[in-house]
Amino acid sequence: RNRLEGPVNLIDADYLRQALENDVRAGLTAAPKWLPPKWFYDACGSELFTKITRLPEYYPTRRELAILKAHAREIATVSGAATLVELGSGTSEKTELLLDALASAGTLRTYMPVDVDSVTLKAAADRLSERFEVVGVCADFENHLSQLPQRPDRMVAFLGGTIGNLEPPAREVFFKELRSTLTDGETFLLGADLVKDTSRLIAAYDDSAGVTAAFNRNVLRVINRRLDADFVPADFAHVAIYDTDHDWIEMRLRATKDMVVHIRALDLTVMFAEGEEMRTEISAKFRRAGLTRELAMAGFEVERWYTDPDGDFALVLSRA
Ligand code: AVJ
Repeated sequence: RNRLEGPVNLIDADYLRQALENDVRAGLTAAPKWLPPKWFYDACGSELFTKITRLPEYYPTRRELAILKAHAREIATVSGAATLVELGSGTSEKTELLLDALASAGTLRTYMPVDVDSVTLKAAADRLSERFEVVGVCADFENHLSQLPQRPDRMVAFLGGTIGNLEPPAREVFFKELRSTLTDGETFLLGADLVKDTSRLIAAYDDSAGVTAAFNRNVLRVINRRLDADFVPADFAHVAIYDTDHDWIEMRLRATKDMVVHIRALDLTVMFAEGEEMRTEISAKFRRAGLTRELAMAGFEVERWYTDPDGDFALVLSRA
């Protein structure tokens, strides 16, 4: 058994509570209403997301895995990393391919998974510490980048297309902050979903088994439990649309009737009109030229651009 440090916790209960309260108050008092996707991921939400990754319609996970299978060795050699930092690591399933490749290349010393969900993080850290030195960090990748424990020769991996959850201005800030925490020569491995046929995109976010709908409604359960609210999740319909102007999927919850919701912990009462839609997630889809330009603007030079044979998904290896 290797050493398992931590998990290091950059998210104390107060921080989480404050962030949730701020987000919910800001989002539910805005017009139109919105909620950030971060709060999907309690233990139940993480489990639902894992189910999503196995749906026939949800191609990104399988495509990214295929790319990793084909190119993990080369990625390991090009990066030469001693430390693999993974942002939004979740179950760390796909990461094993990278860890094995880095271990075979002889450079790997430490795996540092970073996730907001401490339960999922701990399970992954425990499992992988059988084979690798693991330093788990419970943190919010948008706010704690500069506070991650220092380790030498890093590759930062941000897989799964989670970058698509950030709107362009937040994405720019994220890339720049990440660049400023890295030393020249360190690497960044980014998983990005690519623009494709709209019907396939919509199917991926509105599956026939209704798992994505349950995942979407789960954010209401999280708010009910954590903020003593009385949302009736079944009274909201799951909506997934593709916005061709922005190249992003939007998930929404549509009120199926007039409702009055109390968020007691915030002393907040919110009205929904029948048909009103509340945005719960964007999932941006990328094109090669645009993403390469965004990375360059932040100080990353793209060294490898890998896709699956169908061109559905990209893994982008760039250097600071
Ligand atoms: C975890 C953000 C990559 O945007 O595809 C899946 C989340 N939402 N189905 C995505 C998600 C609905 C997923 N990411």
